[in-house]
Amino acid sequence: MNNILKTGAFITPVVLLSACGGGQQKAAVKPLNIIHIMTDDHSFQTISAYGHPISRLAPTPNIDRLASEGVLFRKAFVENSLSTPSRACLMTGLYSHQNGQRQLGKGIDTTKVFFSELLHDAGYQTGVVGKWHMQCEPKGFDYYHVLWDQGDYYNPAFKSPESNGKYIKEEGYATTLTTDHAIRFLENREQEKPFCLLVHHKAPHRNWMPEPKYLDLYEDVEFPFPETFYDDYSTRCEAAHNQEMRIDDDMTLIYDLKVSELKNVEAYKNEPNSKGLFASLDRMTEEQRKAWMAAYGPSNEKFIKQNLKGDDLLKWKYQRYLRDYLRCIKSIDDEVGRLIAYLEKEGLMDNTIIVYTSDQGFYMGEHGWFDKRFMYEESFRTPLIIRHPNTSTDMKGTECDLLVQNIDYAPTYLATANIEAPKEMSGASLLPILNGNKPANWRKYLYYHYYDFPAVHQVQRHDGVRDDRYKLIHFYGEKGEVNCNELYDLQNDPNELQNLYGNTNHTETQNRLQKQLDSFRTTLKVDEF
Ligand code: SGN
Ligand code: CA
Repeated sequence: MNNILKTGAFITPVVLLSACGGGQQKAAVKPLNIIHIMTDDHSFQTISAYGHPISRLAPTPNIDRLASEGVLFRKAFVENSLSTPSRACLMTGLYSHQNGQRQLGKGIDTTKVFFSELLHDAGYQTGVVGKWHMQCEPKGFDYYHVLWDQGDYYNPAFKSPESNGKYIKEEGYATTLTTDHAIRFLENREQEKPFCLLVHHKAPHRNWMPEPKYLDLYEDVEFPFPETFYDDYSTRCEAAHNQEMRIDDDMTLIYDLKVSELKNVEAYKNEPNSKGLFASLDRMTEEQRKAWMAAYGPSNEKFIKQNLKGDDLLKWKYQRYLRDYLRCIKSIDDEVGRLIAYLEKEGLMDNTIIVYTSDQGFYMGEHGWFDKRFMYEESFRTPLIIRHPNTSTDMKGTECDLLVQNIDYAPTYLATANIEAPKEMSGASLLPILNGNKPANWRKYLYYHYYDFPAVHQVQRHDGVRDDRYKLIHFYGEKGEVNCNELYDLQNDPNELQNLYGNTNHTETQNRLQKQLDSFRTTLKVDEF
């Protein structure tokens, strides 16, 4: 930050002292650069800065470094726990029903303003690399180098302005290639302009395929089982009983857990998605495939011989799931480190905001699940760490407990560029919080709404509100046929096992949250619930 005077305030455009002429003179100073790193399905449970027991066995030193030099948000949430809705929310600062992207496969309203367009118009150089995923072209970007749809882990195909709309296969691993393209954007940028770069990784999305160098990592580590691993959903609505995201019933041995040797075994011939694994293996180079088979072959053979059943099989599935997922995280953490090293080498750490987040949280076996979608904490919450160069020394390495949500990114980035956020944006800038100032009227409630039903994993539609302590969830069906509510006291029941809805000891809380939910529905003009 050589030529920028710290003003004390958290606004970037500042006054420069003129070197000659003796007086003070206003000069345009470059606003801060922005790097938004967003992984896909990264649980806060697997970032060691969050302190969860799983992450202690598989630390993430580079992501942790961002936390130790910045602010870690303990109560960061999404508004619809699914990829494309979350991405649409990032770009527009709007809830799903406002930006149109309610479901995974359709909806984005391209007439809505993306924050990238406003930054671009204000002179920022804008780029997005990695997963884009929405059913529209990247809007407001000088440069994009984006994966096809969900993207592949091995030798994925990317599209860029130079490829004339075609996806072109590149040799390598998705996480590394995405970082390569991020660094390429930075190398080729116009130095005099500020930049905003979105680095959107495919990992650790299903089916958790590790990088060749980490295929053996954690093989001897036994990960702890979550307290709710055997949740029987006894106090919950039908939705929790009817989902299809259980490790025991829905996680498959071939596609998810890579036991490719079962291909010709009668019982597994029709496993859903098994073709997906073989298509991924077919994409590999000979060398990649050799490394893959050398790592999985012997342990698969041992597993098949053991002929595990019931709880032993379930436990084996969980361990393989966690090992593969955490191997993918290891590559992410390395690549975050590589990007930071580049920024350091280029002297960019002092004028760049670095944000690390995920498109939503993920179940690491809690309630017996993988995947996301529900308004329960593991998938409603998302990791969020912000390293802002102007964060004061006493704020570095601190945690923030305010309720923040992914509708806040767009206003934060616009505020960074000193651009007024469009009135229709629902979120608020997080910049004041990064210097320890709690804005006077900070939100006390969050609104959540999940729409994608019927769909893979069969999670019922629901909306709800959460305050600092309580959560009210309303599940509904297409024609209102499912109408069931849940109320949780997160302070006394952090695992959300005791549904208190209808419990007369909690009538006041229930009514207060219901009133707030009604108010969100009215003011935000929600059209189904
Ligand atoms: C795919 C996955 C699902 C996952 C969705 C949404 N199945 O359909 O398990 O829930 O993506 O994920 S797979 O067989 O293709 O792996 S999201 O992160 O994009 O929202
Ligand atoms: Ca996701």
